[in-house]
Amino acid sequence: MKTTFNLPQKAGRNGLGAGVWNLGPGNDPFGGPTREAIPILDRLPILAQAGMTYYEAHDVEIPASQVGAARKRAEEVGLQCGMYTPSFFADPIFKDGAMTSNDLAIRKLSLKNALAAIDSAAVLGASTVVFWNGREGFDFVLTKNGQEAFKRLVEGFNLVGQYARERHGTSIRIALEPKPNEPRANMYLATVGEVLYLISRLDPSHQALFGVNPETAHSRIAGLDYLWDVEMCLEAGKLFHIHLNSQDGQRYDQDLPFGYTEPLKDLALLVVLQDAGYENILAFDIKAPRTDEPKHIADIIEVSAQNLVWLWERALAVDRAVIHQLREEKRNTALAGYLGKCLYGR
Ligand code: 3MF
Ligand code: MG
Repeated sequence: MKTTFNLPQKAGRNGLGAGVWNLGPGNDPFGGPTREAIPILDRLPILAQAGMTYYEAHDVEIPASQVGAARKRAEEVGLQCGMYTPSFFADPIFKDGAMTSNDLAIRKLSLKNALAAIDSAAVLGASTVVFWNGREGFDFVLTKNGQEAFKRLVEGFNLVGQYARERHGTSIRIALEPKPNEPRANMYLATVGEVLYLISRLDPSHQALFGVNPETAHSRIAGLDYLWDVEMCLEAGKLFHIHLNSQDGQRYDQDLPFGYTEPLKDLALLVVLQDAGYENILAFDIKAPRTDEPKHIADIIEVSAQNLVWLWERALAVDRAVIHQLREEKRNTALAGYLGKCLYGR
């Protein structure tokens, strides 16, 4: 029997989400698939069975022509679309970027795809459209003019914002997802700070529609602290969505189960989200490992969700007065120790 994971006492939406791409066939840059690819719509019941409330998808996974069928299938299995996103990275046409491509025709195509994704999101009932920086960036210096590229991002997102507002009011919000590298050697919008700066440069009448989707692994790949990235978004009122996972050190993107590598920091993250009254969706961006058998493909979803719920409960039990007191007493190490005590349930 299916149990849906929920976060007790969470403000706003308290179910969890995951991407349909999380249940891939197990390919990596050095080897092909180890499992047969599951048709995208057949991944919806698997996500539901694994206890998810929301699913997320790219336009290449659920194209406009499939949106009606996806909506129906999701309803049948009790899932809602939490987030929809245009892929500016899978199609070879975007090999040197989309909005920042030097080729005007490709920039126009990316805008067209972006607007179509906004409309598809509305039909699917998703309130958030994410733009991951994907292939926006460069492998070789001087192949793009950085200042021009930044202006193209400003212009592109201004047009996306204008369209979203005219067509859908404030029902669709846009969250930009930073990543410092991979697939490009250097990516524009590498960090949360860069995304917030970009938003500050948008037409003021569109700015309210734009926020951030920080991802745990992306901050860690950049060598940055994820919690501070999230706190910066909260301070700016721009924490629109969250991608949770784990990352084993500062290297290639691993999309490991949430709660696996740095549970103490994850606990601290949840304390901050609880205290901020974060209302939006917590979603996983994880990758079923190529070593997992087809019948266990959803293990990574369930392990992440279980870790999250356990850590969330531990975070609820953290005595904020103790944190406050240890801060007052300037006992930073003791504060770390107190978090350990809470984590280990002692
Ligand atoms: C890559 C990512 C992406 C984005 C996705 C949503 C494929 O590191 O994190 O996942 O999350 O494209 O926009
Ligand atoms: Mg992500």
